[in-house]
Amino acid sequence: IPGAELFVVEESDARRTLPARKADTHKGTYGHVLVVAGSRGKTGAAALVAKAALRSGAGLVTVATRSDALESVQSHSAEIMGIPLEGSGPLGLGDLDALLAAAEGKDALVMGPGIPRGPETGRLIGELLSRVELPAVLDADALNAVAEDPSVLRRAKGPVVLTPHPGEMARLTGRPTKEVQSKRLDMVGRLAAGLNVTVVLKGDRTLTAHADGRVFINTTGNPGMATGGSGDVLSGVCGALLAQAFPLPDAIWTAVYTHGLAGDLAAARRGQLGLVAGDLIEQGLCEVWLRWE
Ligand code: NPW
Ligand code: AMP
Ligand code: MG
Repeated sequence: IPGAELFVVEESDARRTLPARKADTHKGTYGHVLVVAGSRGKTGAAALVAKAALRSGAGLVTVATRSDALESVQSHSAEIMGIPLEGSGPLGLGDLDALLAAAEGKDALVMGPGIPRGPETGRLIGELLSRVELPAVLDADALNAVAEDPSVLRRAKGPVVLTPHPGEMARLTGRPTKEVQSKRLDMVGRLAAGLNVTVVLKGDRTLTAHADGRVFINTTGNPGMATGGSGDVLSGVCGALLAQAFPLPDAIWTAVYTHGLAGDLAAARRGQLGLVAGDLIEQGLCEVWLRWE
């Protein structure tokens, strides 16, 4: 792509993004993440996002989810706060007011993992982002929801980050997964520039493309991370770093590097076959933060 600039992310780069905490600070200093995720049968997705954000330094984390899923999400971790979204079925325009209220006083939004998706979900996301100024990470079913008309993202007031795996990238671009994988650099750069967003194309050598043409190539991670929920953990780390006001795109390529290193450190303890997404949080992330203190 003309004007594209490539960077290979190294550990010293990621570490530099995250200065030590100052003594005279409190939980309000470190931001409040709103997580819109989960549904009955997929409460784990919301819990993984929230726990990853909590283990990545966010001051507070609140999950907004359908009432029938909230208790189960919160049962995973005492630190998670919750807002019930009344009603049932897929998220749609009827949930807009509740989500606008939930977004008040928050510093970052993560939306998508395990949400109930229907015909209005994409428009809901477009409306929400056009009215709140928060930095927003869209993952999983939020990506599938906007795939029908990704141009809704152009109305967003705050910066938007998309974190597709190759299957989700295929839905977003209308191209086959095989083509996405054979032209990763080209596809990620074009989508970021075309929508004026930051795009993280996940997988071996995850690429983070910023709308200005910079693309950051990740060097951490391993195939042990090909396990359900790994991506949900990444969106939580991204949300936490954005809530802590680390600038874009640094917050995002740093989150990607950290998540991959967490996977490498956890795999060294568990083995690649033994690795599950929760290990990335409880073992991996904590080991990375300790190593960088
Ligand atoms: P194929 O088979 O290659 O053509 P989906 P999901 C492709 C939630 N979760 N390289 C691949 O296509 C998520 O957050 C909940 C190439 C594959 O068949 C979502 O909201 C959990 N292709 C929802 O569930 C834990 C790749 O995409 C297809 C690829 C569904 O998410 C699990 C699968 O993707 C999960 O996180 C790659 N690297 N990666 C919970 N505990 O509650 C994927 N593909 O259809 O988008 O389904 O990713 O499982
Ligand atoms: P998801 O498919 O949304 O659960 O995301 C999977 C996460 O695991 C992404 O962050 C991927 O980059 C990571 N991952 C999966 N497979 C690999 C691999 N073979 N090498 C490195 N990272 C991987
Ligand atoms: Mg995923």
